[in-house]
Amino acid sequence: MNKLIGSLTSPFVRKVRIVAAEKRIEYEFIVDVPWEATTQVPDYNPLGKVPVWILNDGRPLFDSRVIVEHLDYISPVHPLIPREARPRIAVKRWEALADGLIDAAALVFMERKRPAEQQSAEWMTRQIDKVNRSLAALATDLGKNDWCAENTYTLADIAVGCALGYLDLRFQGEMDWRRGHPGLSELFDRLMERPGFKDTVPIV
Ligand SMILES: N[C@@H](CCC(=O)N[C@@H](CS)C(=O)NCC(=O)O)C(=O)O
Repeated sequence: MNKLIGSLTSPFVRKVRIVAAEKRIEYEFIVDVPWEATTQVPDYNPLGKVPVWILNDGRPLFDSRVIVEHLDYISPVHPLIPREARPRIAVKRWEALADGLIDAAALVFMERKRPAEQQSAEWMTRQIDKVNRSLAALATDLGKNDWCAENTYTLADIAVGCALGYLDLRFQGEMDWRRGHPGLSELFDRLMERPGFKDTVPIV
């Protein structure tokens, strides 16, 4: 059986779990936190990052964008990435922005874990600016639409939902993205009605 290696808090792992749920693809979930000394992740991904998807023949796939592309391709159930070039690129662009938002937010979270005297306020401000600009761009692009791309639920919505969920996980009460972006707030509420999202709420 396919295996997914990942943690219960990673938004990138969550993206893969939601896509697999939507596509009705079964897998064994192996919980592994890449920051722990006992992690096996570098044996499968030289970058030492999760998610890693292990194919039936043992070959590992990474990163999340490659994995979700693979999952969407192998199961005809509920297509999440359009096949045609233009809408496909549009969906991948949404994903790139959502993933980039997570990268910037994660850098802030990591920086705050360092001893206070080693933290760089300038570096953190730079990353927070990226998060805020990305939120504004996502909100503008969403406008009054129900879904991010193609007027239907796609990988774009899943990626954005995982990014917003990550902000709630790590910056609750601090980054109030809902107040400034009601459209994103409504999108997130709509996404949280789906089993794939409900079943993957991050566990700390
Ligand atoms: N671009 C990668 C990012 C994956 C990533 O940053 N994963 C984090 C967890 S959220 C990780 O494993 N970090 C461990 C490390 O950087 O050593 C993807 O989409 O899979």
